[in-house]
Amino acid sequence: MMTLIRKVLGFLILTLDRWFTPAVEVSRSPSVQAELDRKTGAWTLYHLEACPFCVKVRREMKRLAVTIPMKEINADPRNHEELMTGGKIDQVPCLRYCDDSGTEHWMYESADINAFLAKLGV
Ligand SMILES: N[C@@H](CCC(=O)N[C@@H](CS)C(=O)NCC(=O)O)C(=O)O
Repeated sequence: MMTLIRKVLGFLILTLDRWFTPAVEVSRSPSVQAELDRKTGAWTLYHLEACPFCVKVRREMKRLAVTIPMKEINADPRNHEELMTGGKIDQVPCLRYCDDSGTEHWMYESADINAFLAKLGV
């Protein structure tokens, strides 16, 4: 029963997300955008397709024109293993990123991830 409810909710979330997909609200010069893409292209967002918190982060990425490679943790057990090995907590969304000194971080909590994304290359 719970599985059915989860599936219906997931379908609704994804449908609403598709219908009300956010517009890109940030415009950068091609060189600044390319530099940002280069940086975030080395990061990973661990997510679940129909998780509302993951949808929230993916929508913010779209709005801010931030592209981050994504790994769906249910799509491949290796993705889930990576999350558990690196982040240590079985929760999505989780952003793996490297700071300017090359140190790797595993950031949880959709609100924290969105606040972090909002500060990137404005
Ligand atoms: N407060 C967290 C909640 C995230 C959350 O509850 N994610 C769920 C998926 S929708 C999760 O990973 N639950 C743990 C699990 O399924 O093992 C956020 O805003 O990111």
